[in-house]
Amino acid sequence: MMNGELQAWVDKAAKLTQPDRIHWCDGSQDEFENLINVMLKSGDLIALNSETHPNCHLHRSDSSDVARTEHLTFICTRSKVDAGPTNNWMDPEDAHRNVDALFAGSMKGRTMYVVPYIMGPLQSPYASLGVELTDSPYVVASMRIMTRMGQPAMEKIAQTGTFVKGLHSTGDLSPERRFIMHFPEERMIKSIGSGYGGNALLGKKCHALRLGSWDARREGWLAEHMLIVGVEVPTGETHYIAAAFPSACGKTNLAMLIPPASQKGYKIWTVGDDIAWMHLAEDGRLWAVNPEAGIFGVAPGTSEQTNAYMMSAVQRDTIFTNVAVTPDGQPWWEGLSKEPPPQLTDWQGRSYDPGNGTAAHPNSRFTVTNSRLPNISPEFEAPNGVPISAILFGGRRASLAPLVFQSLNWEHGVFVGASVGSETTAAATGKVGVVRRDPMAMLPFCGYNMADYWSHWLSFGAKSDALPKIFNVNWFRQDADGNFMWPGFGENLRVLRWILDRCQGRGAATRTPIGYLPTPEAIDTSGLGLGPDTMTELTTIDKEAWLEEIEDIEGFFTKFGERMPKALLNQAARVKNELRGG
Ligand code: OXD
Ligand code: MN
Repeated sequence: MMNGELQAWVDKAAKLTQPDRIHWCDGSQDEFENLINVMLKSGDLIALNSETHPNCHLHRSDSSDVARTEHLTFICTRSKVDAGPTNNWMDPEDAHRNVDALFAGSMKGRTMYVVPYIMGPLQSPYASLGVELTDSPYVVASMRIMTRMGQPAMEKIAQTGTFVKGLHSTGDLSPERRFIMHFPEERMIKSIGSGYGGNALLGKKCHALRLGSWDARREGWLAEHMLIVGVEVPTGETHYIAAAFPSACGKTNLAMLIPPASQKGYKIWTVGDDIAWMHLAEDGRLWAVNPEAGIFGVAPGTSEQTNAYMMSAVQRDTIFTNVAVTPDGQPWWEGLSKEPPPQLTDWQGRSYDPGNGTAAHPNSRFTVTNSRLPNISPEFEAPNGVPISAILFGGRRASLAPLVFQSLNWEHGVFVGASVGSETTAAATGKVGVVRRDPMAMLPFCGYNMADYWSHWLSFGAKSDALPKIFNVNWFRQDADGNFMWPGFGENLRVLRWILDRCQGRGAATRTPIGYLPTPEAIDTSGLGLGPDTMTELTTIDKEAWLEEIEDIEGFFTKFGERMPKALLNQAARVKNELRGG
């Protein structure tokens, strides 16, 4: 049975883009292998060492197409105010006209692949269907890893009729002719001029977050830029945590944390590393599913020491993008080993010369199915997901933000999320290391006016008494000499333990204007060898600096004008007042 709407749309897109061939993807292993062979022949992929890395391939992208391009990403709603002040906006008619001009004939000489996919577990009532039309075999192969792609999706689309339409072409890869356009009112995406994951794998940021957040508001749920982990405690229960950090701030590492030997009886189960869809269930709790089926992770910094589960996963069946390669065909990136191995080839295919910059691109990536993780959660495919006990917000802050604090209540928790600031990273083009406000780590991904998004978050407060507790964490505090004050990685489990204690009404804390801070002894630091004042410093606040921070947040809030929820302005005023001793 064919979905008539799908057929009509494919015909229309083919008329516009004029591909030589149309290939309807079934998602089979044969099809995947054929695609890999096509790319090996065309040079789009390079086979890696089949002994050390069976079935692994390297893709080198165009050197100007290595990250998300936020300035070329648009939300095209009929009314500009619905996109809000933090999104680029274009009138939908103008947007269609502008991109269609670029799509005209863009697939000449190429194959158009019709890629049906499901976001969410196969049997989940929360799953969402999509079809991406693309002329990039790299995108098709990546979508097969990142989503449930192929025949089952096609069958569901034929049955239900509704699906997100995504049209993608690499065009000529020129940033001058690149746009990532979202039409939430039409449930449509048009992306041209980039093959980079966040711009081109339309199921991920475009569908699951930008259109997902739009759908979530209308339907009463939350689509968030969050990892999901289960923390198994020594008594055997597993508690689930969702955490939102900006891109390249360690979501993947936290999702795969390996407890150090000192933390006996704990185990971390990964449900997701980037996106959570959360629904309020009858028990009053928020239940989260991971809409993705794979990981598109940042390679630099990943090693046996920082993320051994990830290292195990990427040992086979993985597509690497823009990493360096050793003479015997093994992938390499900064942080994998202390010293670069001899005779490396860099991410652009040149003999590695430090004078040209890093060997691997700072935003080089691996793409691998979640099922390759040794600690994949047994609940990964659970149709209703997992119940969330705690939500963590956080960012990269060298100063100011303490190691951890708990919000005073839901409304204050929404304020904490809305006030996240973080130093920028290589995941998006632009300057790295400057603090920008990135509410709920959703600044680049919220598909509508963020003020309305916060109102939506606030609306949950009245709906349930069993919502997750909200916390803020900062693994990135530095001392005066620029050294990290907290060891991070596996040791972060010690902070998660305090968080779970707090969720159960335990865990020592002091109430401050910004929230509940752990007492310096509340977090187990035995064996860490921290200096005598480190924990005190990590768990106290500098009132003057916080006053400045709140003023900066208020300045950010004024951008939203009338739509700004009063509750958040009141929270800012309360915190300031209390900081001043009122
Ligand atoms: C990602 C990102 O790739 O946030 O997940 O940029
Ligand atoms: Mn992300």
